[in-house]
Formats: sequence, C-alpha cells, structure tokens
Amino acid sequence: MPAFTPTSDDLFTFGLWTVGWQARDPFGDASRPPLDPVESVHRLAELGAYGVTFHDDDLLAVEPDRERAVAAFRKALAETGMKVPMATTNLFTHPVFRDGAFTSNDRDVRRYALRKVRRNLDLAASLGARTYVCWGGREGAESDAAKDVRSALDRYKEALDLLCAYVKEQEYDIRFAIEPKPNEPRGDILLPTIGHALAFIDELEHPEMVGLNPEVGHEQMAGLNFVHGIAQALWHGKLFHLDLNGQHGPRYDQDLVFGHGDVKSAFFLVDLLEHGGYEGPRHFDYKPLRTEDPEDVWVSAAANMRTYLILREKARAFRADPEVREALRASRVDELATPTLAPGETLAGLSDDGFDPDVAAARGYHFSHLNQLALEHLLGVRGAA
Ligand SMILES: [Mn+2]
Repeated sequence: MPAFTPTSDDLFTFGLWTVGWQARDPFGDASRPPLDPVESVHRLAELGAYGVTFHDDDLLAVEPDRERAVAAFRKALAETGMKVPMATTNLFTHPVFRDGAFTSNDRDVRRYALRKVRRNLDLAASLGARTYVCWGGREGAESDAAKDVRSALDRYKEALDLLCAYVKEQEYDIRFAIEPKPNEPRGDILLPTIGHALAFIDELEHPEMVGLNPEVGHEQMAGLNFVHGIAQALWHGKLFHLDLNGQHGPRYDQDLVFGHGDVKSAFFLVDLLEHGGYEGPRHFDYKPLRTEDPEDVWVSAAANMRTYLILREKARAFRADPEVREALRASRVDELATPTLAPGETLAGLSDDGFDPDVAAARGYHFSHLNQLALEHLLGVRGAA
C-alpha cells in the first residue's frame, strides 16, 4: 500500500484564502480566528505542498501594513522553499465592487480596479508567479435592465487588453487565466462557463497570453461535465491553471475538499490530468467546513492532497489493467483517434466500401462493462496496488 504522502514534486498548491477562510457565510459570522499567512506557509510546507497562491488582500489577514505583511510573507517563503506559481486580485469583497470591477457601470470603479490589479501584478512578478488569475465574481447583474452585456464585454476586453500590454511592457513572464463561474455572488456572472470564456479569449488583443483557470465546482454548479470542460480547455491549449475542489451538483458553491463531492468525476479528472499532458500546479481552491476548528483545517488541507494521490494511483492501475485495456479496445475507444478519411482521400471520392448501416447498428459498444471496471477500480475491489 503506497503511503500517499505528498512531496513538492507533486506540485500541490493552496490559496491562502482556503485554509485562511474564517467561515463567514451569508447567515453566520466567522467560526474561526484569522490565520497568519506566515503560519499557513509553514503548515502547508510541512504537509508536503509545493506552494501557495494569494489575493492581494489575503496577505493583510493579521498585519494591516502592506509592506510589513509582504516582508513577513517573503521570509516565510524563503524559510520553507515554498513557491508562488499564481496570484490574483480581490475585486469582490469591498463594497466598492458591488456592481463589478472591470465591468462596473461606474467608470471610476473600473479605473480603481485596474490600479488594484496593476499593484498586485508587480508583487506577483517579484515573487515569481507565472499565472495571474482573473475571477470576476462581481462582474454580472441581477437584473437584465441593469447591465448592457455587450458594453460590459467591451470593458472586460479593454481591461484584459490593458493588463496584457502592461505585462509585455514590464517584461513580466506572466499569463492570465480567466476563471468562469455561472453565479454567486452575482445573480448571473459574465463569462459563466469554460465555453463562454474560450470564445471571449479569441476576441482579445493578445489571445496567446490569456487562458483558463477552471474550477470543479463552478462548472458543476452549471450542471456541466467538468472532465469534458477540462479536456476541451486542453484541446485549445488553454488550460493554464485549475482549481480543484468538490461539489454536489447545481446548488450554492460548496468548495468541498477535492473528491468530497462527485468522486467518480474526480477519478476521471485525475486520470485526464495525469495522462492528458497537464504539467501545471495541482491547485486546491476549497473551504474547510464551517464546522471545523483550527486544527481540523490542516486535516482538511492534507485530505485534498491525499485524495489526489489515491486517485492518481487508481487511475494508473486502471490504465495498466489488462482487462481494462481489452474493454477499451472492445469499446473502440482508441479507434476515435483514427482520422475518418485516409490520407489523400476526399469527401467527393468517399466510397461506401460495402458498408451496411444495419450491420453496424447491431454492434454494441459495451460501455457498461468499461464503466463498471472504472467503478471497481475506484471502489478498491480491483487493481489494489
Ligand atoms: Mn468555488
């Protein structure tokens, strides 16, 4: 039995806002005291994480002076060897952003939002971050009368074009990653899914500098298949980063521990990430349950990484199982990789080769057997390593 003990080679990262969440919700006050980011860096390093990520405001959790807070954070990184592969801006907590940041109807707010991002981009670059996430949680509306969506998209594009131009001017090695979400906190959020964001990126001045940071729970809130979304993002070369967590279908954003929601989807997600060519950080964006005490927070942080490693082991065993390989062949999964026409063949010249649709229609695909094999690997009754 493998130990499932994470090391920095596994590239596990956590947002400071995850373990640091004080568990305020719309109905209740904080259930945990503020957590010093310095403690988070040390505790996560001890647990085997590779790095941390942050919003500008996360650094100020216990030290309101920005300069002192940044100095303490840098010291903790140096002491632990923890990396900062990604950073982002809080454009949602302060009431100034209640109608959005880049797409607020109020032009002064939009200008303030750009300055806030610019300042944290400078810090992110100095900490070695390569990805800058844009989650537009307040970019949206509750009333279709209140937001001209076409103008809002113009302003969204303006903001990203300006940010890309700034990064090029400063010669920062940073790319942007848009994080789609369908709703919450706004009634309807702009760029609600992976597909909407992919189409938007094509309209930008520097599309090569902008990709995605999809989150498990966000796509599942929209009733969508996260594994398919990630596969399409990979296909477009746009999976710059991702947020792993758990969700039980379309309801409020649960941010559960990775695997504590739809575990079968989590299994196929890990299988895809491990075999699909994604080499970036495995980033957890979860919230320790509100019921938990400060020590439980670290138990939940460790659970994310352990679950990922268990699923990675199970995905490997699934792929290595001779019966699975046979079932994949029987289901003709590999045949899909063969181009439909032969080299040199044209649609005009496509002959029927004696094809009988009734004979082909009689051939079963045997997907139930394949799915059951996956489930049995996941349940631990097959391929125990
Ligand atoms: Mn979430």
